[in-house]
Amino acid sequence: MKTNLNKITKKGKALYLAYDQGLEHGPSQDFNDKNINPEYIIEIAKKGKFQGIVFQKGIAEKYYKEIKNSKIPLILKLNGKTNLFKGEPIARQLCSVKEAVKLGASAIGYTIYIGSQYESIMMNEFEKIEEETHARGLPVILWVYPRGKSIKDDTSREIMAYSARVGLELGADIVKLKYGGNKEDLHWTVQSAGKTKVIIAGGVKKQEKELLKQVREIIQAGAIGLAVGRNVWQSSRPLAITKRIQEIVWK
Ligand code: FBP
Repeated sequence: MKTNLNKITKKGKALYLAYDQGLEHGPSQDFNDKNINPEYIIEIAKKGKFQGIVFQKGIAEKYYKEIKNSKIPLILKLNGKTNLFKGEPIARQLCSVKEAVKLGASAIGYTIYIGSQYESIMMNEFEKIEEETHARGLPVILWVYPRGKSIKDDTSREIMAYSARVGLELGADIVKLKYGGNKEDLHWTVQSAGKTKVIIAGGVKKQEKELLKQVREIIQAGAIGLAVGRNVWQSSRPLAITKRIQEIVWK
């Protein structure tokens, strides 16, 4: 059965605004006086006409009205973790699919740290989430991040392609990966994902020129777009940089 991605894509491409860094990194690492406020982020998503906005359950609940009024599709992240514990990574489920649907989610997000000692727990948890989400006709986006002491280089050709393939094998509609900066490697990665679509994470804030060069390579390699956070909402001109990214994605 094919999941309909129309609600969270435009002409087969997508640009999502990611804002789960408050949980993943803590506010002091990434936020300032402006972008600490989720309403500021919702405004960017709305004015920038993103294909989706990524939140954890708490923000989706507390800013329910603002998100609904923005009409930007909500992608609800069902698991997450802080960065305080430094051992082998694991992010457990923090919100049910049922609750996500109640909060208006148009898609579900989940992270698996492949290579971690605990990958099987996350894979198993994801299986149940994937089954329930698809039964409700919603798409699943899987963040596949290779992490833990078994992983030497998380953006090598082999590891990126492996991450993409994990997305396909586990039934994700879209797999979200980190880009290592080599277009050929990403092309192989996209091939490895088969019918699962590939999107790329923005990463730490870069110079505009460098970011746009990467966006160009990402699209040329066959990814359908990006889920960007810090490179947009840490920018002093978030809508201008959004427009530049969109011009490349929908060229
Ligand atoms: P950015 O564009 O800000 O990198 O956001 C993408 C993202 O995947 C977020 O969804 C997530 O919070 C963060 O990156 C994970 O960061 P880390 O690599 O430190 O785990």
